[in-house]
Amino acid sequence: MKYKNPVIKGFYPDPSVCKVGDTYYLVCSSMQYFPGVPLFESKDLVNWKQIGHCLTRKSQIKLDKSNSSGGVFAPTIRYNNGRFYMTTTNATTQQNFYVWTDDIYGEWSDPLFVNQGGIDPSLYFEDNNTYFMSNGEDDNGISGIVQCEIDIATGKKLTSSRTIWQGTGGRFLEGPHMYKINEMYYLVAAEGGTEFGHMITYARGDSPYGPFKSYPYNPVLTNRNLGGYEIQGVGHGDLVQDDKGNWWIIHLGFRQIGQWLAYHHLGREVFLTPVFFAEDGWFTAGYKGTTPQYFDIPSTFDNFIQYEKKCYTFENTEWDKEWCYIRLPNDENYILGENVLKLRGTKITLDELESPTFIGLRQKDFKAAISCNVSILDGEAGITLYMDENHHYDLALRKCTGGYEVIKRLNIGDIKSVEEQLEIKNINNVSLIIQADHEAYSFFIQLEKEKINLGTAQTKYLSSEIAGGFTGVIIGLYASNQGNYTYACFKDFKCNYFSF
Ligand code: 6LW
Repeated sequence: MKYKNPVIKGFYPDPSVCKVGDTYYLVCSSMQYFPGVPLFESKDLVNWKQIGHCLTRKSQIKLDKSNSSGGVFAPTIRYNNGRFYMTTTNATTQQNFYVWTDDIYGEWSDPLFVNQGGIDPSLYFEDNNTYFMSNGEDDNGISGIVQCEIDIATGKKLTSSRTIWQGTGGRFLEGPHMYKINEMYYLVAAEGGTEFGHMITYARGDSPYGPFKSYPYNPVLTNRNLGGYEIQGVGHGDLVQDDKGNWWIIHLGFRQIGQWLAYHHLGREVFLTPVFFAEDGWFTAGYKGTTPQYFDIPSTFDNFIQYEKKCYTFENTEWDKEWCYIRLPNDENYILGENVLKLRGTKITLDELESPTFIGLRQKDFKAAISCNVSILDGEAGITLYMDENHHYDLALRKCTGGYEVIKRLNIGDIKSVEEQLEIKNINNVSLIIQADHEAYSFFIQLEKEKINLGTAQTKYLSSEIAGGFTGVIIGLYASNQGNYTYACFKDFKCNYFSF
């Protein structure tokens, strides 16, 4: 089969995958955004459809005090005895927990907490035992991949936490997953940090407790030596086997812009790379240990078409699937209609570590045309390209003394400015338009008779390299209001991507 990476575009980091029957299920991190832990399904590992989230109730996840890039870190999804489990860390409260469901399309349980520290928890089931792995420090203060056994019904630890592998010496050993393949136990992890030095390493042993022997040619997968290549940062992955017995690794990576002083602003995305087992039981991955954009290999999934949704509107998306809020929203401020969105702004602006009135979609590709018709009575409402509270570009309508104005605001760290301020007379039919390209966003307003150009802003200031953090740009519709709490009205939202 021939397919193109990434297989899920936009900020969907730290993927984990499991297979039940003929269907693959995938989860990823969501940090400060709510609902938490996006959940996807696929029949071919390439075409993924979001079917919901694991953390949909505010009682399941405390995010109100979460810093940006805090909150929900790398999850793991597993299936055992008819039940799905998803385990993750709330990095802000520093708690590891899991939730479960017997219906993948339904609600998940309340959290069960596990008293083992570190991040990136994972589960491995065998017979009646449940092994719980994370990366951190064990009960003796030794750091590495830490393991204990738990009672899966309660989350209670049944053994002490013990370090079972310390990796190959790369910094930030993380994202451990255990598998039993041909009577051997494999421990796959990430090292190098989730930036340009990222990599996947592994070890194997005769028992789930170790000792584990490192693969002699680690890292088994990394793009760290492909200077200037668009796909970078590959790491943090989870193995899965298809029906023909082929192995794959679903992992994260990002697409960089620029060759020398490269950066990325779309966040970490989901990649698929084939894995090949040799007779001695060690495996290799990808093309000479790297992940290129295309793979063309014989597999279970020949004769399929890689489908990509190119246009996102209110009508063809579901509010509770692709859309997300910043932290825990006050539902009263949102009226989610079929083809109209109403947002009631509050005093909380996008610059704060709280929950501004905001609902957004991940930016999935470099080139896009985003537009929306917006009307207000007072306050401010518009579109934001949001990386975090200190890095966002806003195009909005605002009430001012004597009338209304359109503003383009660029927030870059300590520099916060309204670059353009244009008074308008008739606010009955105003569309805000943003054209996204690799290196710049261009801003326009469409009034009844004219389209006005409000200039550009560089994508790089919203990148992880400038803004920091583990997220990517989200295209948000937002409102804020210092006085009367009226609703702003959004219609005809469109985000069209130009790729392939
Ligand atoms: C996550 C860690 C990582 O917990 O990034 O790429 C962290 N790897 O495993 C945050 O997403």
